[in-house]
Amino acid sequence: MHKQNGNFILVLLLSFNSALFAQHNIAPCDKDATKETKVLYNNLKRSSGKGYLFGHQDDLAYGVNWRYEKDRSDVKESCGDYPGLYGWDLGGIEKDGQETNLDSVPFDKMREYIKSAYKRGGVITITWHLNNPMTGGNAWDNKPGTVTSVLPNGAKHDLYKTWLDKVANFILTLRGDKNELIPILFRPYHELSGSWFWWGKNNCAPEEFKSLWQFTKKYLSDIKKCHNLIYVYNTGTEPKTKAAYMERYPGNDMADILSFDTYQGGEPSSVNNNDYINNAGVLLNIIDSAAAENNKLTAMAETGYEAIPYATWWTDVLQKALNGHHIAYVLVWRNHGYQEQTKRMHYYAPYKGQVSQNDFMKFYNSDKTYFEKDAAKEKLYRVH
Ligand code: BMA
Repeated sequence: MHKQNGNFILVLLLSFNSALFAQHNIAPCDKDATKETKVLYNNLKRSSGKGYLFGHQDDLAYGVNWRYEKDRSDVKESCGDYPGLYGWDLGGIEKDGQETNLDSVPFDKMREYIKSAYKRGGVITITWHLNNPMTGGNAWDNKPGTVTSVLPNGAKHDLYKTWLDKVANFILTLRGDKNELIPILFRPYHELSGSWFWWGKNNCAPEEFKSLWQFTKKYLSDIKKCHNLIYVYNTGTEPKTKAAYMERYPGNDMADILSFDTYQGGEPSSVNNNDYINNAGVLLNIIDSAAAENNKLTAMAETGYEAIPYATWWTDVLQKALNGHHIAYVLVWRNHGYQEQTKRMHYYAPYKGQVSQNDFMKFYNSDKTYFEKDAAKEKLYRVH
């Protein structure tokens, strides 16, 4: 009798558990993902049917005319709300004793920003512009052979593991009030179809790239127990077919979101906005189809038009490009302000008074965009 009761309870528990996740029938590739991570992934599947989170890189750290001022955000000052998604970069964390990332954001502050955004119901995504472990140069030091050197048996494999230890140490400090790990959309080895980073297309063979990814994912999940990561596979705009897009895909047990990065460039007087829309359209169609086949989600992981010189870029270009697709999120890059190195203004979200602010308000008010208040209403970390 006692045993039967136990069985009955077990069956009940099992059916409750499957009912929990059956609704949208999608599970992150990390089989041991935390409850919050599984729930977020399912909820992103649900929300992506209706609209997309709007994200901004380094949003809480600095803006065009300010640095490290509590609660400030150029996005908030432009539309009255924080972004629904926050992007951060761990580049530099691999170095011993390094306290700031490659764009001078202190890791201690980054952790606090991540915790505060999570508390308000926002979502977090992290990239890693890691240095070149073979040459000691930066991520753009694209010497072929670097990937080989970090794979098992490679000369830099042990060093690479110490770098992953540092990443894991940081990831494991990202916790909510109940000490639960904060789910992170983790996008390592991004823009893999270009060749400007050492892990890029011309610098390693497809199988080497896959091994790099597979080793990294397994080390972080199985050895370091970072069970709060949702893995984002990311190319540039180079692939023109699904086969080219998937050439370096590490497998369905290794990735959760299929994404690409695309930027608009050129002077506004000569630029044809349809080029951006058409090029993005090619990639959006590819990822829609690949995601449907592999039961994954999609995203436009980085985009923007530097210094947004076109006043209605948000609704005339970006929104038109995204129309009819079901991405989970779109993120625009960081608001650095004036960049000495390039002698240009370097920002991708408007700030108060910026020429595209009114149009950004329209974009904000659209049913399709989730900024933070909408993200909070969606209760992305709760079971529905
Ligand atoms: C680039 C620029 C650089 C920055 C890098 C990593 O696109 O914004 O200034 O260092 O991203 O964030």
